[in-house]
Amino acid sequence: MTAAATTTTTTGGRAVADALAAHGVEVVWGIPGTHNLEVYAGLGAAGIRHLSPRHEQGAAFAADGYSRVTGRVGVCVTTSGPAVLNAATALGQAYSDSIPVLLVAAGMPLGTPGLGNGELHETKDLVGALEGVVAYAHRVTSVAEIPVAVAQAFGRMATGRPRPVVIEIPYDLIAEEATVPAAAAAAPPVLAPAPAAVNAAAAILARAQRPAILAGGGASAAAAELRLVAERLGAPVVCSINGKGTMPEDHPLCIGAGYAARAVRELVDDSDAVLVVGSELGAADLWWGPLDLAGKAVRIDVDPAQAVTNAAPVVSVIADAALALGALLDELGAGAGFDPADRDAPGVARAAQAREAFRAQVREEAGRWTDLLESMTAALGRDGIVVADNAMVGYFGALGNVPAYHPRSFLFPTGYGTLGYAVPAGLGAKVGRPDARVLALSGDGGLMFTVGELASGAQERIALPVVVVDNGGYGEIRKEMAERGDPPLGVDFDSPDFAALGRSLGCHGVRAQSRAELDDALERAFAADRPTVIHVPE
Ligand SMILES: Cc1ncc(C[n+]2csc(CCOP(=O)(O)OP(=O)(O)O)c2C)c(N)n1
Ligand SMILES: [Mg+2]
Repeated sequence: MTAAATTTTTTGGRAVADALAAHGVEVVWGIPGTHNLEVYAGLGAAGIRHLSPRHEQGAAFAADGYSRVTGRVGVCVTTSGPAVLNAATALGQAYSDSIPVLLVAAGMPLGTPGLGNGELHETKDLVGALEGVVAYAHRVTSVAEIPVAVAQAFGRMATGRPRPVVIEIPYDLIAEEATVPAAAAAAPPVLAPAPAAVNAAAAILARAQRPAILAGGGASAAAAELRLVAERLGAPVVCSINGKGTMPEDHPLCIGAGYAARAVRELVDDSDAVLVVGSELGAADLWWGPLDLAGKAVRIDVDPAQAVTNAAPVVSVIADAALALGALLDELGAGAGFDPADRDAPGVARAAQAREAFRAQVREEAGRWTDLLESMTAALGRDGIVVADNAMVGYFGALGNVPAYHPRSFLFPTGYGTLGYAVPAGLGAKVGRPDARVLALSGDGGLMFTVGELASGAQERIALPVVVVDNGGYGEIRKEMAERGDPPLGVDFDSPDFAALGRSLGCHGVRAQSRAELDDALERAFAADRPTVIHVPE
């Protein structure tokens, strides 16, 4: 028997590519530069697929979209300085929504790390700048450190609250040859719940007469356990924006997604115990102020800091959501069993009442997009994926009115609220789930932030309908100015011919307004061999 080699002699650039491959990375998004050429040589040699965005923000958004639909780490690769700062906004979005994205960047050389050397892309303190945005940013100081730095990054992103990481490799190390430990991936530890905490949580929930559940993005790997706990308790379930679909929206106990609706507040007020699973209960989700959960919140969260934020829990279970819900189910014991057809099953009538109020509100808010949202619902079917931008048609429209039946099927730049998310994240999502119908939904303002990524999608022949709802400017901000009684300033502009713009970038492009035109445009777009820009005047 021959022992596996424990060291190998290679360059920094190749060491990083080998370490990514050892962690199962199959695809990266990036833009090469003078400083990271040897990383590119390594990616090619390691057989890692490389996709070419047109801006580094697009690279990190694509990695984010890929990560959200697959549950895997999304990886992007940039050169130093401005390239990293271009990616930083998208990394901030990933941080805010707890998405594991790894950026591997080139940095200033070890040999001349100081200030004012006049190096190409020199930045005063790049790691310091990124340290304020991501989980951590680390600058390696030897080639031999690279495999462990990559392993640490994957360990960090797989354990606890997943958040983006940056590894900076000084560009002299990228080219330098050294003996390095062979890259290896270790199985990440999963945080198991403490039995005493589970017992305490189960006792409160078992006593509750009118329980409810709020499920965030942190529950998305625990859909089956979530449903079983809801059925066992007879608890209506509301999902957060990032949790949308974790409870299938045709389940008799599901209310829908989005905490901002009045019906959610009323449900919480009417409940005597609320189980909050993997949810921040953040202001960006609630919009109209915090929920009153005093004395009734039982929280399951992988992050102990998050478990006490925005609502003090009576009991918290700090653990992986699937393990915690599974343990809770064991502790609660078998109930009477849940029959989805039984309208008298516990919680079903309460849920029906809350759902009716919820749907009436979200339908009214989305009135002007009814044709579009119905057309999207029909075309997406049960397994489609919506990647929405921070546009009104996203949060007032698709969120409440296009049903989701699976977790990881509604992508939205929730906390950070970054415009320009939909197209690059949609492309990344389609790369992660080529089998699924993926649709990008944007406003006219947001589209222009990352419009260059349409060219990238066309080059890669990615079938992505890009629906652009055009209200001639920054509609949300125009509305907020009007609500203050201010005259509009900086919110109105002439739209380009979006269909022609799409065509000039190598996509298909059409204009669609009626239901029939929308249905036809979407069917063609899903069957196409490239993105299709569908310009929808409002
Ligand atoms: C990067 C970034 N800059 C500015 C904003 C502030 N902002 C929030 S909504 C909005 C208008 C978006 O316009 P559009 O994409 O056309 O969507 P609409 O509001 O018209 O539906 C702006 C400018 C933001 N969210 N993100
Ligand atoms: Mg607009």
